[in-house]
Amino acid sequence: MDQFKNLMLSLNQALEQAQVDPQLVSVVDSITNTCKNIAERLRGGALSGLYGSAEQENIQGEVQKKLDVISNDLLKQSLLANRSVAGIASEEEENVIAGNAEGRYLVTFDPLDGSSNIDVNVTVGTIFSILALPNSDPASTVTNDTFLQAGHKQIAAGYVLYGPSVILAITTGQGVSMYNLGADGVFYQTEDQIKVPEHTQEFAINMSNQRFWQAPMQRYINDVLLGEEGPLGKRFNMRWIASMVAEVHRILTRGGVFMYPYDNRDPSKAGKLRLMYEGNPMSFLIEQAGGASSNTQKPIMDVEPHYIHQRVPVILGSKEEVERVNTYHQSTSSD
Ligand code: AHM
Ligand code: MG
Repeated sequence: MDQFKNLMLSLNQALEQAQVDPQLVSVVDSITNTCKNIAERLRGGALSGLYGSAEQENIQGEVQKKLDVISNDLLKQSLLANRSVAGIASEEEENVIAGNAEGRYLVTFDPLDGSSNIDVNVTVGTIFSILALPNSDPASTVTNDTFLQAGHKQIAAGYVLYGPSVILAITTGQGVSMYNLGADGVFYQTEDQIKVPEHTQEFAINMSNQRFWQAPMQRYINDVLLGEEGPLGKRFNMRWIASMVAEVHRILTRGGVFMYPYDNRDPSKAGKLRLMYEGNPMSFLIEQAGGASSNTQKPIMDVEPHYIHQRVPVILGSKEEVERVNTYHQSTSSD
């Protein structure tokens, strides 16, 4: 095993080989080191006394779990202490926080996504997206607007999945690689240049929301459920973990299509998931792995953000299926 490990690249070695800017490497390092700490606390479970609600609501009116609060504080602390970080934005913070004057990078993150799964010991994850500080903005004037850049401007993105093993998936725009956290606390590369299969027979959607979807989505899922007897001519399997990191990880591993579409439960919200720290980083990973992502009208990374906590309908995964969902929406644009 030790011999095997010696053949594997550590995260830092791989980023160095790819000639990633050392300042960016240091930002990734701050994130992944903090994620090791989060993984440690999750492993302790109830023994760490961390289950249950922190009895605080975040700015979106959701009750925060204790570990959401702790993970947010840990990431905030380590990123703001990093001289390369010009500012941060978190799912758990109403406003962005300015970082260091000499910093050149902005980081958005969801500290613990899928947190409804913590108490039932199911996979959760940390999602991050790294943007460059626009030249015109000295770090001292970092505001919410500084962050409002479309997803195609991301410099790097990834997630750390806390499951049976701790896995990092990351892209710096040169494909997607995966790393496993070793017992020695080092992330070792296990996969490089990951490819999402173009075709799939597996979909992921929360079916309990079916009656709230728009007509094109209703029609698409009805056709999927008709299997080999319907217009799609193939039988589909379904998965729903309610943890986007686990869902995207499965799609990067074996393909599939993930959907959290617009629904009319709250017409003021464009969907459940957030563009800047869920939709964009996951779309960057999926597209870098040859898959596709869409809000049903255009690629998610082309959506212009107007608000740091903006929501977006998310369809992502195997190209053929994402394009099919788009087609259902285009051919019925009057719906
Ligand atoms: P969160 O950021 O509050 O954890 O919400 C995001 C999560 C995603 O991980 C997951 O895809 C989705 O919410 C599940 O939602 P639902 O419980 O409606 O199925
Ligand atoms: Mg989330």
